[in-house]
Amino acid sequence: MPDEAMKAKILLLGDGGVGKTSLIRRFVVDQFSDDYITTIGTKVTKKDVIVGRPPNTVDVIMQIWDVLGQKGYGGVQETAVKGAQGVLFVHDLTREDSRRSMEEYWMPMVWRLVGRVPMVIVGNKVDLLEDERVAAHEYTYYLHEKYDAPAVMTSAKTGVNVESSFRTLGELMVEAAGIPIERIALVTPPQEPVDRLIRVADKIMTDFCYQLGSVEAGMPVVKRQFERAGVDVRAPTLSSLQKAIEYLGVVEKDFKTESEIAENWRRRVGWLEGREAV
Ligand code: G3D
Ligand code: MG
Repeated sequence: MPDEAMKAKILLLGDGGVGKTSLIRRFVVDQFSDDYITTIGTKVTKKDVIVGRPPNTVDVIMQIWDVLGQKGYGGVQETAVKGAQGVLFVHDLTREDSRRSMEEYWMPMVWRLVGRVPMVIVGNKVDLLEDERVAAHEYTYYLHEKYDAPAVMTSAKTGVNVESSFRTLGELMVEAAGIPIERIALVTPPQEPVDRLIRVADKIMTDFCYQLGSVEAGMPVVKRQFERAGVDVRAPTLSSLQKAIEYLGVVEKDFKTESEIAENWRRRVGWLEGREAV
């Protein structure tokens, strides 16, 4: 168990097509997909990273914001930037314009809105480089010196340096937060008493989304399966939630192992039957 935990809002910023969504997917679910899905607005994914060495470790609960990179969405982008505690500035190593834009558009935007928060400069798609690899490496080093920030070459496709980029950012944020002096309480404040089965339903929904990697991806599935199971979210019954748990387990066959599914099922039934606190 880590000694400390901190929540951190981190952002991936850079032009459209540089690989932000792919980097997040690689980091969070360790997958790469070739189909280009344009990010609509913003998308938030959660992932815990343990940084530091025992016995001084910190659990950094990253809220990773994928922000659409298309120009003209300044409103969405600026809203997303507010409150950012760390940024991965991403450019495509095969597209000089994306590097310029990172330096001339994205970096100034962040500095204007939230100041000089911890940052890592990411040159993505290193797998596509051949002869230019050495020059790209030198340029990456130059960016590191220029901005006094870690600069790395990554590939969401092969996975190289992806995890370490996020981890490095996590370490910088922990340092910036002044931990261990600063402790961030993770306990939720006392709440109004809520019907136990509502709390269970809520717990199952968030658990499923968490397991899937995101609320945006998970919620539509939850909604469909809860409807099929006949769960009335205002007054869920034991039997309808039982069904919902079964249905969600079936859906998970597409992306979880047998043992993970069994483990999820046990945990959720435990909440439902009151054997585990919700
Ligand atoms: P974005 O979220 O920054 O807009 P995406 O970028 O993650 O959607 O990626 C844009 C395109 O670049 C996608 O390809 C994606 O597969 C590809 N890509 C992302 N990272 C890498 C990488 O490291 N190496 C290679 N070779 N390709 C990458 P398409 O072809 O679908 O446009
Ligand atoms: Mg995207």
